[in-house]
Amino acid sequence: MAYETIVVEVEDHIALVKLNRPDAMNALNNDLLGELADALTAAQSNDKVRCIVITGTEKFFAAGADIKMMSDKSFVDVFAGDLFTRETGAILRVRKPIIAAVCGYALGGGCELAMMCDFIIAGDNAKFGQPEINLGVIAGIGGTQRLTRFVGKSKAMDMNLTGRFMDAEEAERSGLVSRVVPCKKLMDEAMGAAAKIAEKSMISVMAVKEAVNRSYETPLAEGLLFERRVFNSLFATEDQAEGMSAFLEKREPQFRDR
Ligand code: CO8
Repeated sequence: MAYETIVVEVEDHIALVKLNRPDAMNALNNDLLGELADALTAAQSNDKVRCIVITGTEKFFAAGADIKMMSDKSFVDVFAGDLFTRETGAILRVRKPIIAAVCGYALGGGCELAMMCDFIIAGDNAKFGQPEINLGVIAGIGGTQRLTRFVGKSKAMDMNLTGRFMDAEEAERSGLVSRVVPCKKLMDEAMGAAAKIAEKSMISVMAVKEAVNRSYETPLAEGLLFERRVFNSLFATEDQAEGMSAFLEKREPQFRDR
């Protein structure tokens, strides 16, 4: 399918989605988020795809929601129109893992989009921020909620109240990103991580995603019970038997997603 604001390539079981509005630093509008939601939904139902990587350019991942698009909207427009809710809902419903590969600016909705992914790998020039306060608004798709869970209240308050940017080193130290690599090596690192995931059983991969995400929604005891029950249930799969036999037979497992 041809998209105008993103570019999608599927190769070696990985769907690589490049945000592609360079004139606006990949600012998120209805078109871009709509195409992204469609592409991720298509990747979810494409049996060839086992992992998804979302990226931008070396200078920007996405500089936020499109300020030009939002500037003349009224309360009724954004409330009744439920700005971005359908699109972000579709992104969050994807069960296959999504890696955000971020170089340069990931600001406002761009930072929030990266946080909607399952983990973030950053180039050393990455800059994360929630500068919406400078526009007379606040974050609207996770910048006060997900960021607080990633980096804690103090840093989330600092970033949302002052609008300051966090560099890659601070982002890694604070738990916002899982790895930092030189920007030039970002795509090798992200595609390498995606390739590693693509080798695993999709059943276990989707179970990990569900279980880790569950930790955000439940008290510890409930989360631990959920994890234990998912662990138990994986003993009903052929891939469990294959994975354990392969280890004992000192060979690579041949997972069949069953
Ligand atoms: N929206 C629209 N256009 C943008 C955006 C944006 N967010 N960011 C950059 N651009 C455009 C600029 O207007 C400029 O276009 P032009 O050349 O036509 O003037 C071009 O990109 C390049 O930008 P700059 O000239 O400003 O480049 P600099 O290198 O000087 O600065 C920055 C780069 C620091 C990234 C700067 O552009 C900037 O501060 N951008 C805005 C960042 C921002 O405030 N982001 C938050 C936006 S609000 C938001 O994300 C809310 C999300 C929640 C939505 C909730 C819905 C329910």
